[in-house]
Amino acid sequence: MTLAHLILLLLYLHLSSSRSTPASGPPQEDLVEQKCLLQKYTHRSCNKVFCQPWQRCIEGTCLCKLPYQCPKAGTPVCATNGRSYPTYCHQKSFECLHPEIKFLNNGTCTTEGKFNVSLIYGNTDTEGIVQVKLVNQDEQMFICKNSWSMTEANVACLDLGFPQGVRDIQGRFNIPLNLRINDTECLHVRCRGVETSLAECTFTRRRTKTPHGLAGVVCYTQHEDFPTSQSFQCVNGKHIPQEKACDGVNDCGDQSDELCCKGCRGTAFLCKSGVCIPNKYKCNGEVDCITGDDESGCEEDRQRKIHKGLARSDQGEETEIETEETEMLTPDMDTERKRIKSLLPKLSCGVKRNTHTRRKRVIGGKPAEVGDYPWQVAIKDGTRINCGGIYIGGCWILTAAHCVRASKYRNYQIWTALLDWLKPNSQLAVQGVSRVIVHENYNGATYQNDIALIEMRKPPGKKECELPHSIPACVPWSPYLFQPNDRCIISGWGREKDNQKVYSLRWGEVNLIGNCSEFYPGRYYEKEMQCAGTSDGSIDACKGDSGGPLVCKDVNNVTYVWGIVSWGENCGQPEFPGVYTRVANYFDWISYHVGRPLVSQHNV
Ligand code: 4AZ
Repeated sequence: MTLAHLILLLLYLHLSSSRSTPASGPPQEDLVEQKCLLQKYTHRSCNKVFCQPWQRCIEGTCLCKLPYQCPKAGTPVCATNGRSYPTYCHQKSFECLHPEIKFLNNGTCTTEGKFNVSLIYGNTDTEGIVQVKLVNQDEQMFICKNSWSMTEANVACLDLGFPQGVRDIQGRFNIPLNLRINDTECLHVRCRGVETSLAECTFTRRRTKTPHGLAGVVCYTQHEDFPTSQSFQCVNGKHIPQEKACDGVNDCGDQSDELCCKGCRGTAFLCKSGVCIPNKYKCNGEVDCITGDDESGCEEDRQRKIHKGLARSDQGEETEIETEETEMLTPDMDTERKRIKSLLPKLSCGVKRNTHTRRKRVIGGKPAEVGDYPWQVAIKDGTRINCGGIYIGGCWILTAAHCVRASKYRNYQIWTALLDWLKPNSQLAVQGVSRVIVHENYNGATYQNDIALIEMRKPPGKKECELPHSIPACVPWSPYLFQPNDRCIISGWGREKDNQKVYSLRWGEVNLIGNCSEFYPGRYYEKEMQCAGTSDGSIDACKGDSGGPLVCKDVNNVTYVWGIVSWGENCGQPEFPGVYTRVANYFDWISYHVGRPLVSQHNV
């Protein structure tokens, strides 16, 4: 055998052995999006998750609301400082600012009654069998093993003062042999995973004949940590086995193992935003994915389950058959949290009124009809219409910076509900402009930050702008709401491919395009720009479309302004897709100028 043969053989052996290591499916680290991990997302990153109703999203992080910002309706709750708060939201908001003050129970405070969690029969004080004393009960009680998961264990460890949560829910504990715990007497507990104290979880007792075994926990401490090349590093510093990332279970305690996923293990559900959630959260009546996909198509889902005879319990998971009655021992704060969520102010945007009749079809963009694009506006500069704009609510129009100059605001007119500027339709309205705000870092040479806001003049004596035929498009608050290959719509009065003038509003469907640096090396800035087009280039924005909308619809048919027509090399050439300002990157800039309530649909 020659040396070359030997090298080939060794290479072959190496390849075949490394190929055979994973038991099945793709290599495990393939499920994790490495670039996303650099962002250090956690359960408080509002680009990836919804904030709690007592939090709001400021520059990508869920921060504490002030108690007065909570909805007023609700019943009082008592906290561990012995004080009553008007609602659960008020208490959680107060706790958010003073973490040592935790939830105790529902109702006003009385002097007696404390909630207590402790660990016993462990080898160290970081582990043991979980013992609880409920507020209205005198004796210490144990928790049944079959109701105990990483979710509940994380809450218990957090409650016990281990900020990184649980290490394991299996352990060797020294339950004395002479201690014969009647484990049919144990408690069942259910947490949502957002609680900071076990007192917020729901405790029930089910009188069954079967013994359950008792729940135990090993809480996580850094000094017992053994990171290996196989471990996943959580944002909170904890190390977990690689195969526990993207399985829908919050093993990290800060959820950082579930927020950067290309796929999910087992039965976990992958949100379009790249987040893995437990399968039981799909179609449970509460939106968990910021993209809403966990609660879409649920009717069919339910039908299918019924059809297959797999009807499950209300929680959407398989539970043991409850032969005996279930006794509620503590209030259901999870339902209360959902109720508070439903009371938060709601924004109305991105939903059209149903006014649909027929539709004409034309190649390479189609003519629009009245009411099709109620957020589309035209910007008239003196005598010409050179740019489009997008109505985002109040008196505000979003457009491209290269379309306007702040000093020239008197020259502009906003034409709303316009279809054809040769044959004005009856719905057309014309608004004056009171102010133009151009992004302070707009670069006319590179087209970076090609975004501007136009404030329309209010009618004399009015506090609001009145636009009866316009509907705002929603402003995307997260860069994860839409992804490459999603289908979106562009519209405008721009030129046709042969540079022919266009007088009527036209629209076309395009796909979002990833890796656009391939088309525009050195000129494309991923964070600030978004490419879109079709594989043959037949649909594209062109001269005159600038400042106008690239809109995308979410799973619930809510329309977002994902891009602003910005630039591109020529028009209609597949090797040079259209480039749009990535609006999600400017959410904070927009909300700073127009006011948070106008554009915050969630996480207010
Ligand atoms: C322009 O000149 C322009 N094909 C707008 C969009 C595109 C090209 C040029 C994209 O306003």
